[in-house]
Amino acid sequence: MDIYYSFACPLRYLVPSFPSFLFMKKSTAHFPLIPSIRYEGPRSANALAFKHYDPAEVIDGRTMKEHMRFSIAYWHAFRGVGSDPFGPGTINRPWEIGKDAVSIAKVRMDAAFEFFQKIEAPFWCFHDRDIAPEGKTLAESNKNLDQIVAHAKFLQKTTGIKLLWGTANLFSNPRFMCGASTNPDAHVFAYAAAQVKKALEATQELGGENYVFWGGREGYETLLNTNLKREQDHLARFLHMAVDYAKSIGFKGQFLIEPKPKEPTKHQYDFDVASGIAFLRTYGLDKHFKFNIETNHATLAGHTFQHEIEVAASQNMLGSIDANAGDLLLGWDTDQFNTDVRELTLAMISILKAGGLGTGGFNFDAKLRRASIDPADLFHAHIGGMDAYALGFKLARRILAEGKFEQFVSERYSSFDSGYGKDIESGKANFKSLEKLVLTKLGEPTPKSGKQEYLENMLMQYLHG
Ligand code: XUL
Ligand code: CO
Repeated sequence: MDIYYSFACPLRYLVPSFPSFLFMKKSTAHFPLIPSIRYEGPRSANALAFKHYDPAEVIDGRTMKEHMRFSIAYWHAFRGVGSDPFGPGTINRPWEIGKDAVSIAKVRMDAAFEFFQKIEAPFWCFHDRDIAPEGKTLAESNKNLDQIVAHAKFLQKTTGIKLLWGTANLFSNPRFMCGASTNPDAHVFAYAAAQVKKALEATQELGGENYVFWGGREGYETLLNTNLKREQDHLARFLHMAVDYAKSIGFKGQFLIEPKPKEPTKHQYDFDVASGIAFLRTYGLDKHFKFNIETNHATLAGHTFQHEIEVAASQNMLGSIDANAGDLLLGWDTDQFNTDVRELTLAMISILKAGGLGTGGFNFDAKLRRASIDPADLFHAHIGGMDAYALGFKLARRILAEGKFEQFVSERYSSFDSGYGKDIESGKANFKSLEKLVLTKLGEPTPKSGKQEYLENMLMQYLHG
């Protein structure tokens, strides 16, 4: 049965900007039992409604949809099947049928855009191999990608949904088992370069606002077989080539590095934001990159989500967020949806203080649990994630507007605002002048409380009234 029917109505060619789902017969919709998700407020008993994310709510002259810039991760939402190292997939979707891999990919994409619309997400993200099947040769893979990118372009145009970022999958295929740009074999480096060239072109064709590099298998398992310095040099060379190629084709999107300390390799070169900054500066790449910070990667690196945001923001390198959560008891990259409002409020405080994400957004790099097999679960998962972020955003705005924490912090550092403290910051003071000061005037410092419990109670009041 040829199920590629969703956009069969010829009228769509006459009115290309008209939402194409209006042309779909009801029976052809991929989520026929699920309506568009609407905001019904915190007291709603409807599980398929937003409680805190009202896409149309205007705050500071912008809608919540514009503020949050939510994005759906194609690989989890539409390629995730629930498999784990102990068993195969559990999730079967009705749209996964068709006469060949490319036609299946197109119908899958129709289902995805129906979902993006119904969940009120203005953006999506992809890896090249999520959206189009890999062929027997690179030329065949490129041809498949071209067909799917054309389809995605049409769907973007008809729905108004935009591409937050694109990336290349340089980690699944066995050719990348020892890395892509850090592979000891120059042949693999060359292949990866060709693949990223094409992924950049696809991202540009779809108007992607950013392009992401996650380290994939760029790291090592054992130093017995690894030249660490050479591999890092190669990674930097690769990123320079990407920057140069983007410039040559006029790609204006922001490049983002997504740090992760481990998984799949034991040690990954983009360990965390701080090591990422050091790497980018060492190789003269810092002007071209910002960071895509993923919650679960932060916790794997032994940091809080907020810490990673603050470190990036402190260097004006906060780019985008991969919104998810790990399970601290499991301790691996579980990529769960995050409903921890406390964690997200703290993250939002740091994001808002940094002036927001610019061209970035909140991309749900999160997957359903293996037993969550119903199409409705995909909606519940994203509704929860969006509500939690929206609530965190609103709480953070209130906290910042009242300014109590900021006032506390600025008072805590106020001894650096004038006198010898100011001289220390401005570079006027030195060891000799400070020694003289302590010996002749200051004497012993008086300890002052950090008041952590007082502040935590204040935060609790904002969160729980
Ligand atoms: C892997 C991960 C990736 C990147 C994109 O942990 O987060 O999905 O976001 O390659
Ligand atoms: Co990610």
